[in-house]
Amino acid sequence: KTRSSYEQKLQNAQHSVSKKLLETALAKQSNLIASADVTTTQELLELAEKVGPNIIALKTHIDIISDFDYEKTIVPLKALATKYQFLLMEDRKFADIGNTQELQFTSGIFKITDWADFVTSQVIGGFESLDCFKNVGVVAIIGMSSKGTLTTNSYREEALKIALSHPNVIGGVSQNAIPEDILLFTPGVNLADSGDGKGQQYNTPEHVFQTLHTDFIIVGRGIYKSDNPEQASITYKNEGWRAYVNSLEKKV
Ligand code: UP6
Repeated sequence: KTRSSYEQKLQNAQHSVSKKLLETALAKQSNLIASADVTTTQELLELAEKVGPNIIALKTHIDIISDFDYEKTIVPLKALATKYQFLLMEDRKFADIGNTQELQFTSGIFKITDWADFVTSQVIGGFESLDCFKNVGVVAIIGMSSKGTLTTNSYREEALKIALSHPNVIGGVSQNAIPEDILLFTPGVNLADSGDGKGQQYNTPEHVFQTLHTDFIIVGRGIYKSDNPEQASITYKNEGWRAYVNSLEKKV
């Protein structure tokens, strides 16, 4: 079976965030999401400025920013997202009952609901635990990239049932192929390394497009730890797009 193109997926997309992601991918000829796993506001904004033109989304772990301040961190970050036309993906990986997730999403100092275009969530809390993410898109964690993960075949099957049936869900994070009804996001992508000595396992963009028919690659250290993050984002953008085009031609 050959994969669907971004154009085909855009025609079938129901959720406004799926549409925006696919439109941005086509407009920028990019399927790259940069993971900004840096710990200060300055590093976060500098990285966004450098990689902004080449990415479709910036993925944050906002709770690792030591000097977080809504006015100083989020306001300028949103301005950069508008300037360079990328979305904000908060990788919160919610994993609790619906009521608690709702509080974590709307309250505290981060107020994720006010600025994230889409968020990641585990589905371990069941279908209704995702109801609170009304104004954003949810990317469900189906399978993890780390060695020894408990996201076994049977877990992934059950997680997918929730992801495919919940109206707030736009996609899944996985290291395995998933049905094309939702978008596939794949982290654990690096051109130089095969692991990080802490359980992370890496594949190349070519591999994940060819074997998983992924839609979007998520790259952290391959970009922000590189000597030249701007150049690295161009390299991953080009490699990702080339791998996508190749995957349109080849059958799996
Ligand atoms: N991430 C994974 N694997 C998963 C889910 N999420 O690596 O299964 C996230 C990590 C990190 C990023 O939390 O932010 O993707 C990968 O970063 P790296 O490229 O530096 O390894």
